[in-house]
Amino acid sequence: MSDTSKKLSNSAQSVQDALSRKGLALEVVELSASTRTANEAAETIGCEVAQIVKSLIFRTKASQKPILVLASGVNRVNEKAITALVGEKIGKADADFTREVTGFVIGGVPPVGHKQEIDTYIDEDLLKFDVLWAAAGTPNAVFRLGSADLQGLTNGRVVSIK
Ligand code: 5CA
Repeated sequence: MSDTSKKLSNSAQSVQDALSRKGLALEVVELSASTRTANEAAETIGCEVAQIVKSLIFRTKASQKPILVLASGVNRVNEKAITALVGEKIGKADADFTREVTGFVIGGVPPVGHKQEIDTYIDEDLLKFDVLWAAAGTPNAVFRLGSADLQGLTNGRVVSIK
């Protein structure tokens, strides 16, 4: 990895600020290679795809509420499982809705620091790993975190998402 001494972009800095406000010593790094997808992030970082935290925004069909699912990079979200937890049908959010509720573009959506509070579900499979990596505001920015910190950081509910 490289470029860690460069000034962060505004989006990455806002995630860094959100992390710092949580009182954890977590450091956003902006890289020269892409971390836009879980596969690209794992390749760039040199970790397993399963250690990548995908931050996926869904939208409830009736009340149009955002839902954040933090999924392991190797897992596909079962929308029926999330619907059962939320109590309302959900669908995948489009790029505009994702941007509107999080303040970030797809490929850079972080697990914290959104424009509004979003009900959050955490894939239990992420807790199999000690170390995880998540997006930090841009398709080139990530941060490393302990899986033990994920729940406290996001106030999410640990569930099976498969
Ligand atoms: N930076 C990496 C993690 S370090 C990242 O953000 N991965 S991600 O999986 O959370 O974000 C990419 C996801 O965005 C894809 O898995 C896909 O679910 C979603 N996505 C991609 N394109 C679109 C689109 N046009 N509309 C809605 N969702 C999309």
